Amino acid sequence: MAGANQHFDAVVIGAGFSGLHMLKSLRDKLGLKVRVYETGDTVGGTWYWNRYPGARCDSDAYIYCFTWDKQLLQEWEWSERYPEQHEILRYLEHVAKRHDLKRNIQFNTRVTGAEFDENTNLWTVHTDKAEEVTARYLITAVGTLSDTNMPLFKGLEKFKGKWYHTSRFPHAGVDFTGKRVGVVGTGATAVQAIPEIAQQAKQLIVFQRTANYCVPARNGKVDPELVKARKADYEGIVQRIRESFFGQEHYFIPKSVLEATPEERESVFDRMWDAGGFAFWLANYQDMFFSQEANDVCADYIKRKIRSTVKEPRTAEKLIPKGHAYGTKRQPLDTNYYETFNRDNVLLVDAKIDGGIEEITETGIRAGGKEYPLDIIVFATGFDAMTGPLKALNLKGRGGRTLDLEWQDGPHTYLGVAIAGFPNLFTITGPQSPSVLSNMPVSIEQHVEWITDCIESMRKNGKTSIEATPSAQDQWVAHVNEIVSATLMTTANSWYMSANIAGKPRAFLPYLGPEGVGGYRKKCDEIAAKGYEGFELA
Ligand code: NA7
Repeated sequence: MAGANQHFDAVVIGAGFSGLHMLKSLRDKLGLKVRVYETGDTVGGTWYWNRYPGARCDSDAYIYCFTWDKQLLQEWEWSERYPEQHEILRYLEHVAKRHDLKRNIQFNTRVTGAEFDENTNLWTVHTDKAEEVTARYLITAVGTLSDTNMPLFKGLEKFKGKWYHTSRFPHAGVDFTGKRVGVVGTGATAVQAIPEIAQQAKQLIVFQRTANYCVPARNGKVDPELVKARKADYEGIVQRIRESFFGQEHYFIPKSVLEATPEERESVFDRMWDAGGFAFWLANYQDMFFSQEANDVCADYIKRKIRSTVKEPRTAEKLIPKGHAYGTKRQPLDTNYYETFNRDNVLLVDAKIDGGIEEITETGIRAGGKEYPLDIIVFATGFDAMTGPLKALNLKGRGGRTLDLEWQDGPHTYLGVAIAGFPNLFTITGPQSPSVLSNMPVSIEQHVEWITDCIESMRKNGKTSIEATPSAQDQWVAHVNEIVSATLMTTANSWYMSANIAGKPRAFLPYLGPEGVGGYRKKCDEIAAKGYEGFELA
């Protein structure tokens, strides 16, 4: 039994952006003995697993990276505005090598369970390699979108062709040349994959359950002068994104869209549309998220763009989002997505108009009573977001309590970083923290810094256990829900609302505001300054 009875100051689960930074911080800043467990055979997390065609980040790369390695910020050159998966993976490999991180990471190892011992204040961690180790601190760095959602489609086992989920794509890639391919799903992943697959496949059939509002990514090479200017201003950039709402250099227009004249708002919309990226979503008129009337004005602009891009009016109509407000589901960024539906080899099957998927047959998909023959099916059906990866760890807290039981009606956390009844457990970008509503590396760094400071303070003060109090947790949960209930976010059947998975209790998963990641950072720092208010230290 490798590593039996070993003891670590901290066990970190996951070696993506968060696990790598957490390891670096605890090991090199605090001098702790740390073990990282990672299921994959190398670092990368999200960027290790999501290898589907077209996979790339959709925050601008100059801020989709670590900011704690100042020299690397100057040295690293991204090839384009939103680099592809393999380039981000190469970046994370480079970070791991540069900081000699792999020596503390055990790859190809899944954590299968962990329980807290109330007598020793230690966690015992079990792995699928029959290992059992103890640690004072258990830190989850498992990502928010890492637990694959593969719906149980009737008949899938009968399918004679090949099928893949985008989040578990083969490392060797898939050759779609000359094949009849079906893509199920039209979320941010599918919106990246569809235009790429369409170029290779003989025929592509897209099975859509809900049409999304997509805005152009405008990917490409970044002007070298802009790259230079950004490198010269990194200190300012880092400060701005840390204090911003979304961890991005995007700011709402402090005005109602309804107060703007039609000419004024059209020119503002054009500017954001041309800029590409998240501007249209995150730098729009501020009432877009609060007022249906305001939202309709913004949504109407995108609907007009869809109708003017997609040539076949029936297909355009299927692609027009219905039944949810703009921005209440994750914004997909597109490169030739709508244009792809003008290709002769692409067909869109919409659940509401043509009929939903009834079953998978030996030779394809049956939807709306019609059989669509396929050689390959790509499921871009998303994730059991935020709570899924944590529940999968089989954690047992005080008195053997489990997250399955504690979270029956949705997540209950304190600040999204701690859970009452689970002492010495920290959840990086956990549910009810800004996480997925921000540029992830910014939120990851904030949590890593806060956790590091907390552990440092505990060690200085001779404390061996920290635990969120139930009342602080209840207040946080109420606060998270109160803030979001004033917005349109709760009206959509999004994965933010846990609504993408049948049977998942409806609850808003991240934390929205009121001042975004900047305000949340301030709040976390205040809590620390007050001696970790809302926590019990022993
Ligand atoms: P998403 O955004 O959850 O998209 C999943 C898509 O799959 C979406 O269109 C779903 O339709 C569809 N889906 C899910 N289950 C089914 C079933 N049972 N039948 C038919 N269609 C289904 O996941 P992505 O991977 O695209 O993106 C996840 C995040 O990764 C993204 O937001 C970025 O943050 C990165 P629905 O809309 O639920 O009706």
